[in-house]
This record gives sequence, C-alpha cells and structure tokens, in this order.
Amino acid sequence: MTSNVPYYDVLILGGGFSGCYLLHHLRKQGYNAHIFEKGAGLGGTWFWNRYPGARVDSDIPVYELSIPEVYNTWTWTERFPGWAELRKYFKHVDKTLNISKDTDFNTCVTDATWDEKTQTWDIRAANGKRARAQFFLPCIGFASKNFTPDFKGLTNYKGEVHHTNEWPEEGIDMTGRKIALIGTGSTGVQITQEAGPVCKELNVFQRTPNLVLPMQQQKLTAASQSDKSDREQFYKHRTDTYAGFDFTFVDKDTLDDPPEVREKFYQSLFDYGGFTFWVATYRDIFYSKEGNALAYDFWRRKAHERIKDPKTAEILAPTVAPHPFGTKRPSLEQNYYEQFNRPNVNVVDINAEPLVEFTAKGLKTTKNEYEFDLLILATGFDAVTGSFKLINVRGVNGVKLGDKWANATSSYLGLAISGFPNMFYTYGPQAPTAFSNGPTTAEVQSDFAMSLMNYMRENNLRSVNANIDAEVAYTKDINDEANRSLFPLAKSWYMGANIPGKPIEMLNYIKGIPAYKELLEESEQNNWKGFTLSA
Ligand code: NA7
Repeated sequence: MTSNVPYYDVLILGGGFSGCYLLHHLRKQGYNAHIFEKGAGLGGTWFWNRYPGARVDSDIPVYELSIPEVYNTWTWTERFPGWAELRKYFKHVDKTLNISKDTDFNTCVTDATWDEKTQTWDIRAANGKRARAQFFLPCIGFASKNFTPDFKGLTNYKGEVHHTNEWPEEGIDMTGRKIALIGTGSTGVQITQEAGPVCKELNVFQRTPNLVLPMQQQKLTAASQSDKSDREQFYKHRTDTYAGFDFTFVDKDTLDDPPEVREKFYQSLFDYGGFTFWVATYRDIFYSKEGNALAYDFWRRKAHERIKDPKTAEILAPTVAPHPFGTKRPSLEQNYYEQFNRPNVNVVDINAEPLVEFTAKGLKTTKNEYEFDLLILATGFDAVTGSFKLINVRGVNGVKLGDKWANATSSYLGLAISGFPNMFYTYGPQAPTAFSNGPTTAEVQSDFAMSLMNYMRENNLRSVNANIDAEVAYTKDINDEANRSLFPLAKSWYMGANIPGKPIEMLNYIKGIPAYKELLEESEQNNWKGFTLSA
C-alpha cells in the first residue's frame, strides 16, 4: 500500500442521508470509515438545492433518519420542510453524530479504480485528495448531474441566468423582476409559487403539464412531536409500504368500487394530501389504462375548479392526459394554480408556440417575443444514472462503468454491479429510488450492504462481486415489469427519456419496497445468493 495515501475500510462518496447513516453505523461496528463530499456541508441534495421554494415532497416523520440520537433531539416546524430547515437538520445530524470528523468536504471525486492486486479501490478527487479503501460506497443520489438543454442562442442572452441546481448561495431577490422559467417539474412548480406573488412578470414555459397534487402543508408544534416512543416501530413500518411512507396502496382495483365510492375515496386522498393520490390509491393505477384514466379525470376536475381562465386551465390540465397519471413524477403544490390567476403570471405552451431562439434580451417563440431580466432553468437532471457519469469508475480489467452502461443499465439488486467488486451504491439505478423517499430506501440498502460486509469480516473474505447471471436476471425483471406497466407511455426521467440520446429503459425498481426487501432477504438467507465472495 502506498504509505502516504490514507487507507480506509470503507470510503463513502457523499454526505447526504445514506452517507451519514452509513458512516454512523459503520463506525459503531468498528470500521474505519470516511466520507468524501463534493459540497462544503452535509445534506447531499439539500446542500445543493437552495432555490426559492425548494421543499421535500415526503412528509415528517417519514423523511428523517431512524437514528435515535438524532430524532430524539430534533423537532420539525412543518409537515413538509423546506430546504433551509433540512440544512439545519443536517447541521443537527453533524452536531449529534460528528460526521464531519470523518469527512473531507469540497472533495469532488473524479476517479475510482478497482485494483485487483491489492483488492482495494483507489479513489482520487479533483482537489488532489486520494484514498484507498476495501469498500467503495457511492451514495451520490439520483439527481447530482443537472441538465441544461441545448437551447439555440442561449449564450446570446445577456440577462441573469441560473439553473436551479446551481442557485447562488446568497440567494436571489425575485421582487419586481421580469422572469422566464423553463420547466414545470417539481422544481418549476416550487419556483412558480415563490415568484408569482413578488415578481413583476413571470412567464412559465411548459412542455408537459405537471399533474400536481395538494400538499396539505401543516405547521408542526414541538408538543405534537414530543412522544417518540413508537418511532422504532414507525420506521420499520415504512419499509412495509410500497414507497416507504406510512401509507400504501389499497387492496382493490379502481373498478372494484362504484363511482360514488371512488369519488369519495379520491377526495379523501386529496384531503389527506402528499403522495397519497399517487401511491396510496387503487393498486392498479400504474397498470390499468381504464383505472388510470378515472384518476386523471378526477385530478383534472380538481385542477379546473381552481383556474379562472379556461384557456389557461386547458394548458395546465388538458382534456387529453399528457401521460397516464403518475407515470411521470407528480409534485406537490400549495397554491400553484392560483399563481396563474394573477395578472402577472402566464403559462406559455411551447407545443403550441415552440421555442425558436434566445436573444440578448429574451426569447423568441414561433408566435411571440418575450423579454425578461432573469432566466431560470428548471430543466432537471440526467437523473438516476447521470450521477455516476460524473465519475470515472473502473472495475475489473479496467472496464469503465460508463462503457458498461452505455447502451443499457444493469445491476444486481439495484446496489451492486458485476465486475465492480466491493462497491455498493445507494438510492441509484434499478432500486426503488424514484418510488420511495431517500431515507427509507437508503437505510434498507445500507443495512443490506453492512450485513454483507460484516459477514465478510467474520469469515475473512476480502472481496465480493455480483454474478453476471444474477445481474442479467434482475435487470430483465426490472424491464419486464416496466413493460407490463403504463410507465413506458410517459417521456419521463424514470425511463431516461428526458435526456436526448439517453437509452430508453426503466431506471427504477417499480414493484415497491416490500418486494425489494424480500429480494435482499432472499439473497442474505441463501448464502448471499447472486454474489461470489472470495478470500
Ligand atoms: P424534472 O422533473 O426533470 O423537470 C424538468 C422540466 O424541464 C420538465 O418540465 C421538462 O419538460 C422541462 N424541460 C426539459 N428539457 C426541456 C426543453 N428542451 N424544452 C423545454 N422544457 C424542457 O426536474 P426537476 O428539477 O423539476 O425535478 C427533478 C426531481 O428532483 C423531482 O422529480 C424530484 O424527485 C426531485 P418535460 O416534462 O420533459 O416535457
């Protein structure tokens, strides 16, 4: 081993939910574990996403770590906390667990190479830091590589322009500004709600309407969070639900209920809020065209009740569904539609008037010219697999992960990749990632990885590699299930369809967390089925 390169049992990449959870538990179990983190602070996605209105779409207390030292000493102020509160939470995590002690910040890893001779990973960062580790755990989230479309003439535009994922740390005052916002994903929806009330003018350029759901935000008191005696059970229960919440699909198909019962049920989900209308509704929502159309019909009626101008209503909630409900991520809203009732807020349907080019002062479409002084690109991410493309990962025989995945993604159990030994990733490709909240899936996957590492330590095993046949079978199952579902009917980041040229394939495990957990358990209980372990 090169003497001046630090050696760790485990090198974790990223200090978000997974990274903090893993570092804490690994240290407790006697591992010499360390984090390399690109940002200047902990929080992962919550370190980078600080645009106005950035807020989590999963509610409290689902959306937190199940570590007693942390949750017993923390109270939230809102059911769906915003980015500033999540940043404070991560400061609290650090204060409680001292994650920083074993973290190198501002350390953006560029290369990770498996060294067959020493059976270790050689990890290098842009700032010159380097480490060797027996295990390499990329915990880089599914939205690290942001995406700006190749808009014609974008560099001609002389005003201020920001991608939401690179928002200035000092913030931007949107008061009195003339703003153009491109993108109506979760980010675009959240910005619209903040910009509408304060800006001089906001034009929202929409390609696909977001089938938004009512958040039903609530303020939380400390008193309502004082009894935490059932938390252990609560966190366990998260993993018994489809998407890692405290609610899950009902055991019925849409047409099992008569119309009046269905209407009441849908309304109750809207009243409860959050993602219930998506993942605590009828179990056939992602599989039955007929059932899905009924959900869309209810959703559309609700949207139209709130939008005054019929033309605007038809753009935001069209007669013909842009895609089956929920096959593209719905986001949560608090007063999204009310923004479009303001005289200063306008939605531009870029299917009816396509973008032509940017000019020094604004943007030309086929029908109009828009002038603005702030351009906000809420155009999303090269999601799920994109995070890995930022790193040159090389496995056995120097094979590049980017080459292996060039035409199709493959993994075993959405956490290991054949030919990349001793590497486990969390909340990434082919896991329940897009259909679960971060803390839940990160903990399920981290627990599995730690069990496997413990087994290896107890049995003096040095390396573990996913078997290629297990990987092929797992990947086939992901794709077969997607093809049985309605997901391929939407152009979404779930399917890689938001990035020009990216292979179209299901990037997530869509059968839900309980089914996923069963696969992990099956492997563990059968002598780590699907893996080859070596001394
Ligand atoms: P999303 O959900 O990927 O949204 C990106 C938006 O940008 C979406 O409305 C896109 O329209 C739009 N877009 C992308 N490319 C273009 C072009 N070329 N022209 C016009 N509009 C475009 O990203 P977010 O940041 O909102 O959310 C990402 C995830 O982070 C979110 O789902 C949460 O899980 C957290 P499209 O819909 O593709 O027609």
